[in-house]
Amino acid sequence: MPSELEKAMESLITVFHRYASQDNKNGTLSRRELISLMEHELSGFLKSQKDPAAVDKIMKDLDTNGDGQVDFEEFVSLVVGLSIACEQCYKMQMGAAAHKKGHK
Ligand SMILES: [Ca+2]
Ligand SMILES: [Ca+2]
Repeated sequence: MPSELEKAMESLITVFHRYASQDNKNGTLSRRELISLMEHELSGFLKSQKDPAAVDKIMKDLDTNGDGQVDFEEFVSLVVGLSIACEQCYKMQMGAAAHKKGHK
């Protein structure tokens, strides 16, 4: 049985390839594929990313080698960045909850 973390890593790979194989370049995400992935898989985290300028910025930030495509390594940096942001929210929520409890 794979562990929770192993399953998460497997999902990351599966999701990346599901979207990356929508055009003839199977190993990388084009801008369109990235948008599709964000719309379907990150809609909870990236609510405000309907704005094309924001998408361009994300794409540019991710595409560190400048080939106009997002490869797996570049995609992982998006996931890591979001996870860090998310963990900070999580800590704040936990902190707020603890705070509330303490004052009851
Ligand atoms: Ca592709
Ligand atoms: Ca690239």
